[in-house]
Amino acid sequence: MERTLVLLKPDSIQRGLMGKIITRFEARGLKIVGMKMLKMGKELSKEHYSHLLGKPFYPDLEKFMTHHPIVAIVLEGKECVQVVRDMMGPTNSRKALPGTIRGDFSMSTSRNIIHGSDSTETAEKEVKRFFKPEELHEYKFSGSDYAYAPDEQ
Ligand code: DAT
Ligand code: MG
Repeated sequence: MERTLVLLKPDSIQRGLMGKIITRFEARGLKIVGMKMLKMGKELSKEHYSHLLGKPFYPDLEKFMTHHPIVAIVLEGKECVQVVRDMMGPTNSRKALPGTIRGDFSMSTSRNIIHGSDSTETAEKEVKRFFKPEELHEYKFSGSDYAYAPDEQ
């Protein structure tokens, strides 16, 4: 089953939105296989946002992401990388449709509440970047029995 990495960014924690966001993933039928609060170091930020090093907004992004705690979550489900990206909405929250997480909770590009892996290849790397194997849990999730038809599982 596919896995993806979600980060609840500092703004979602400071604004008291963690529960609301996690509830959406649970309600969608996604399985949570890892979850923890942590503070991102500068090295981890540089690795995670390597595609943005050199952009004029990178210093602000690094400061924002490393000065406050974040929550890292690994979700599991069929095609969950794309499902979660669709649930998030686009990077610029003002372009995000109502019903998406960014479209319901954010007005900003840089303070946009949530990170989600952008491809299955990225997801594999990002899950390993944030979680040790022993922090990921294999367990029977009864929700999956109802979220999918037997031939979809
Ligand atoms: P996404 O988070 O939608 O995958 P991304 O990987 O391109 O987007 O960028 C990572 C984060 O960097 C993004 O969530 C917020 C910040 N960012 C991206 N483009 C930005 C911009 N033009 N101005 C300010 N911050 C930006
Ligand atoms: Mg991205």
